[in-house]
Amino acid sequence: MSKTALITGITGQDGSYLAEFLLEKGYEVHGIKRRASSFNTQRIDHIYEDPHSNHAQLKLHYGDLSDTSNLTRILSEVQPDEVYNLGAQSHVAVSFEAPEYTADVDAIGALRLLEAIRFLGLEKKTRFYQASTSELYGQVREVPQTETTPFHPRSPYAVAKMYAYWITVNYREAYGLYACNGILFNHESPRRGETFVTRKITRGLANIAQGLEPCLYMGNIDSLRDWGHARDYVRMQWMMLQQEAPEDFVIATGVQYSVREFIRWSAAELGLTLEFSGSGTEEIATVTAISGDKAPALKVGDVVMRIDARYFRPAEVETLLGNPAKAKARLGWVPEITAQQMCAEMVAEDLKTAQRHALLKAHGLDLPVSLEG
Ligand code: NDP
Ligand code: GDR
Repeated sequence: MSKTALITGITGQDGSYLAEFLLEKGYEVHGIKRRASSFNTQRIDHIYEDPHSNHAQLKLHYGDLSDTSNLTRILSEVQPDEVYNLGAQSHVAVSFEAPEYTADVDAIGALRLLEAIRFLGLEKKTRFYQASTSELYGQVREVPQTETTPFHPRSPYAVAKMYAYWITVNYREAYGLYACNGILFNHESPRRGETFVTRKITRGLANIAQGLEPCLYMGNIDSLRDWGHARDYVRMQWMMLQQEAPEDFVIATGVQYSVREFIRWSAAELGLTLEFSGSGTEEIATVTAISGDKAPALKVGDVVMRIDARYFRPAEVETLLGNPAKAKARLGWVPEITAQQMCAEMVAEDLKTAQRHALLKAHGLDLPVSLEG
């Protein structure tokens, strides 16, 4: 008998990789997608079969983490062996603009799922994974951060995720649920949302190289992050639910880089050497050398990055560095893709798209390129 999994956030970056991974393992996969005014399934279209076929192993349900009755009904219908709660308003900066919504979805959403499992009497059957985050550490108290490092969240997003973290622990302790937290550090991929910093950089620089955008406008480029690849990280989400007893794990690479370094790497993938000059909000990045033919729209001396104070956050998490020793020792998990390899993959994908747009533009078929940051 194949296992059944339910994924919230299946249309997001992690949800799409996890769905692929579980389908390959022979799971029947159910996902919750939100109703939107336009299609929002681009990341999973390639694995979605015709729902009229009897063999479809991927099934989608309309729903929302803010809707208790909807979640309870879906859980009751699906009776999943595993629930992966990946759905969230996941943008830290946006959480300062929409704190109450973020709390409802990211904090109470997790509670709604846990309560539904209990209400339906699925405690013995259903295992629960909560997408916890390195943002819990916020103002870091220890370097590197481990499963025992104290939390100090620095945004409405992180505070909401802190509730979700503890309610997951609480349902495990109070009701014996198989429920665990993956404390995941930043992970990226070509499917990363366009407004997170890595994708903003790879997509922005590829567009600039092809003459589709004038300049990249950035916030705090001194920020340090421990970046891994989403494909490596979803494997670990599944591994966590296959253990005999539920436990919480830090998932990270153990190496950190600055946003400025990520800009340098991305530029280098396009054959561009950059020089950073000025400081604070006056800092800029100028092209000092060009090799190859990936950036036909640029010449030496062009400014490709400026700072825009609008992207600074009311409270910043300056530095994050995880210690994945427990995951390695207990589960044999190690990340296989380095941050540099991931950056190269992201730039290559974004360059392909930018080149297609540039070609259309050259033939008078201009497609609008969103400049939203
Ligand atoms: P994404 O932002 O790419 O995906 C979020 C998903 O949640 C999307 O499918 C989105 O739907 C869905 N969603 C948003 N609001 C709701 C709602 N109200 N009801 C139901 N679904 C909703 O995030 P990632 O894939 O990057 O991250 C997955 C999870 O892991 C998130 O919970 C995130 O907070 C957490 N996390 C991520 C890390 C990372 O570095 N990527 C690190 C640590 C934790 P739609 O497509 O319609 O917007
Ligand atoms: P983060 O990711 O906040 O760590 O949350 P993000 O990529 O948004 O920011 C990383 C760092 O880069 C700095 N930064 C900018 N960020 C954005 N988005 N845009 C900019 O222009 C910019 N300039 C500098 C930020 O200030 C920050 O320091 C991500 C999300 O996936 C969360 O859901 C997840 O929980 C954490 O990672 C771990």
